[in-house]
Amino acid sequence: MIVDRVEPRENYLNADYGIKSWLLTTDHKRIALLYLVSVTLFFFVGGVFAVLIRLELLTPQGDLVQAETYNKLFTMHGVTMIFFFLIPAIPAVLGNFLVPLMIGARDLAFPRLNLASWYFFILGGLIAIWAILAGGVDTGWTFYTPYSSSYSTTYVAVTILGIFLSGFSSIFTGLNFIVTIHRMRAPGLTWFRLPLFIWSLYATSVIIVLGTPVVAITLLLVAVERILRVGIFDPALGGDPLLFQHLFWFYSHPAVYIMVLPAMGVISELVATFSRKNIFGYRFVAFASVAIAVLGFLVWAHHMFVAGLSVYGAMIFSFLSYFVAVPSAIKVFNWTATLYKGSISYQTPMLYAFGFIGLFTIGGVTGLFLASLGIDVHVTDTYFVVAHFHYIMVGGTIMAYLGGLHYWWPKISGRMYPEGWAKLGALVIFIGFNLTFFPQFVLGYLGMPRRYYAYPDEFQVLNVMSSAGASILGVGYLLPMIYLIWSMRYGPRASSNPWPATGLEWRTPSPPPTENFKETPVVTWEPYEFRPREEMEVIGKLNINDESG
Ligand code: HEM
Ligand SMILES: [Cu+2]
Repeated sequence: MIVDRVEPRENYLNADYGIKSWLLTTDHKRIALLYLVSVTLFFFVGGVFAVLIRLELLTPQGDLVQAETYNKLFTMHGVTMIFFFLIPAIPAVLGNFLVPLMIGARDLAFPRLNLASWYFFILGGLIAIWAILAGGVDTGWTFYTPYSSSYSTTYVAVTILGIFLSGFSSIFTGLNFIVTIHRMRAPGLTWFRLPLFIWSLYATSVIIVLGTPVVAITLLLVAVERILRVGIFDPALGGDPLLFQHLFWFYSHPAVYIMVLPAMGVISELVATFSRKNIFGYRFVAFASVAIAVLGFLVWAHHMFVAGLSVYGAMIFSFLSYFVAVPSAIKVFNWTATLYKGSISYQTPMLYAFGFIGLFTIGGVTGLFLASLGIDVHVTDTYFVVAHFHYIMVGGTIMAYLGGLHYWWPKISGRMYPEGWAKLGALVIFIGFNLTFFPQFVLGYLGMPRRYYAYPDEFQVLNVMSSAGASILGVGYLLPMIYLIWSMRYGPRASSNPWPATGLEWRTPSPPPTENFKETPVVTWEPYEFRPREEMEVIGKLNINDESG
């Protein structure tokens, strides 16, 4: 076995010391870590609300909190999880860290804009948290009018300001990625040699840049109506509440793809590396990302089937919703075809990838149920919908985020995480997740409405299962937080390419130096060109957990 000796050397982590060097950094890798810390914090805040929700629903009577408090709990859970965790998690943490490394660039195109983006995010997040501490919001994360614009007495305008600012953060990051991917690819790195994660971030950035301004302005209008009493959405003032829903979902349906496309990109990387094969139908998978980005803008009104669409309107949106499922299905089929006859190794990131594929498929198929008018009318605003979107967002996006975090952890931290603990964590999360959310499909099918703080006795057993699952899930999420922090100090040192994978990010030391590459790499190979396993064994590159250093 060849052991690369790792001499103490300068890297992006030890290049400079002190809080100030972090808060004023323009290094994309350090900014990624700033995001990592901040989204973890928000995940924690959102998680606390989730625990309280599940505690309240442990019993049929509303005996833990009042109805008003409950409304605030699910609203604040949704707001923090969606706007301050799910949307930024993969693009801002993994994307920021990896885009320049994967395309062989020194940094993003606009490093200072990148830092500004983090400040907007933090400012928005702190304002939202301030709104929570001041008394909270109770409108639901969708802010439906006229309740949000005229009737709610809670901190709606402040929360909206927080979301508005974090929207700028998204837009800056999206612009930065688009320009960087166009302009800064290493020589030889043609579009069809790009890693699929880059393709997915590119498509995501397009959605962000086109969609985010719409929601930002919509929410701003709610604040304007609230504060100035100008009639926009409130019929009592001469406005139109359906207009709000159209504008809101015109962003927020595509926003589900802001959350899930990057996740799909991560999964493509994991599936390729851990089955040691090029992704089957690479170009189809790449174009599927772009197709999703475009088609995602055509289906928003499937959230409004019971809001008063014309029958023909509803039929068209139902049809289009089926249509947008096609590119997602293509990806799932192509990952499966990649696994076929692959040389699969069951490392932790791959376990998360398997989790993603299974859970996302359940989420996607139940999305098709919702897209068919007859079923949707029955299960709208029931726990079926809650189960559906948690399978997509938690079973999908968070699984991919954790899988990606483990996969790139050696690159980020320069250390290996403990494989045994990590496998245990992935298992606990998978079990806890399914126990939490699967019963909710049944509850919704039986007619339990969402957003109620009490329910008839016959729903209790399923709710207890769900609450029990949530506590297991909570433990599951704590495990990686603990052992990843532990590994930063005590983990074995990682070699530059511990998996061994093919991307450019693995051709620079772990952790990388501030400038990423000593000299600009020149790409002469096709994407995911793996050497046969036997060859790797001969040259000693296949010791996944080797303690080099
Ligand atoms: C790709 C990732 C997806 C995510 C993250 C996601 C997320 C969500 C969310 C958050 C809601 C709830 C909205 C609310 O609060 O009322 C929802 C509802 C819905 N989703 Fe998805 N979804 C995804 C995929 C899909 C797909 C592929 C389809 C159909 C092809 C679909 C169809 C629907 C429909 C029709 C509703 C409305 C249910 C109702 O009437 O209340 N979703 N989804
Ligand atoms: Cu939608």
